[in-house]
Amino acid sequence: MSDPKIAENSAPVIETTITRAIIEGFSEKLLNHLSLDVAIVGAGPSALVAARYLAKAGLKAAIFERKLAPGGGTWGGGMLFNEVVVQDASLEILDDFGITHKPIASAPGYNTLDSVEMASGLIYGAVHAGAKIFNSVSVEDIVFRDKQVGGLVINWTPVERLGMHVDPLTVTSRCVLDGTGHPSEIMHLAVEKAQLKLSTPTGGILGEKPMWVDSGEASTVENTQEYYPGLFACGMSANNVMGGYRMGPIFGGMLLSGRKAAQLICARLGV
Ligand code: 48F
Repeated sequence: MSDPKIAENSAPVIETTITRAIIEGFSEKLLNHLSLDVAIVGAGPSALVAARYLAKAGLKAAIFERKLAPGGGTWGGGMLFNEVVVQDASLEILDDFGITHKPIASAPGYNTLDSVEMASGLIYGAVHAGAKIFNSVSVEDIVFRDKQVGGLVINWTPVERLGMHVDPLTVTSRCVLDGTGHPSEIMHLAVEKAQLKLSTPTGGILGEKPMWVDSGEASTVENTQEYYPGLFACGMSANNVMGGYRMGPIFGGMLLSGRKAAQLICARLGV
């Protein structure tokens, strides 16, 4: 039985203080991001770069990432050897994030870096610039109104994974950026569920081709576009939509794609 004297005198105990602080802090964060300039799906390298530059441009941007750890395919380097390669053209982006790199002596124009430093540096750089990341949140649908894509339908990843019958919530946004990587999940929802015609030769998703590093690196940047009013794609998602080649653990194209996505969205929103 509880001691009535203790109960009468008690200031909030630390256990309650911690719990209250977490609930209030998270609620405030989510409430502040229910209406966004840019809702980004997936926290891979291209989306993290986009998020930093969007936030630096003064736009309210948030990333919704299915996994507990943001970073997408960055962490594992190539076949779990935790190093990646980037081209000189993307070094200014790494420098802006404060991520270190070193030239490959035998291959002028190419550099290596630690994939763990890259993942953690990209995450910190996006958040520190003012973008928010909501992790363990899966995007299961888009909001479509007034003939444009206008937000995301979200739910907790454990709800999705366990197949629980729990209705989702929504965030609205002026633009949506699909950074979901190889599966282009948001583009699939747009084509198959919303029956939208994308600005591709068929109106649909052309599908990723096999490995061809140079071509894939260039096309990842070229294919970073607005594919439907309010709906953009970056990184491997863009390449999959437009039928580009894959490129493996070289990441310059991803970084440049993220920066291009931010520039296109800024132009679209008149920033
Ligand atoms: O695939 P991913 O790292 O995106 P990216 O920026 O980079 C691709 C490279 O990592 C690599 C490559 C480079 O040569 O080929 O693959 O294109 O990250 C995509 C993120 O999106 C999340 C997923 O968990 C991953 O972290 N994601 C995918 N679908 C959803 C999602 C969804 N429906 N809701 C929330 N997050």
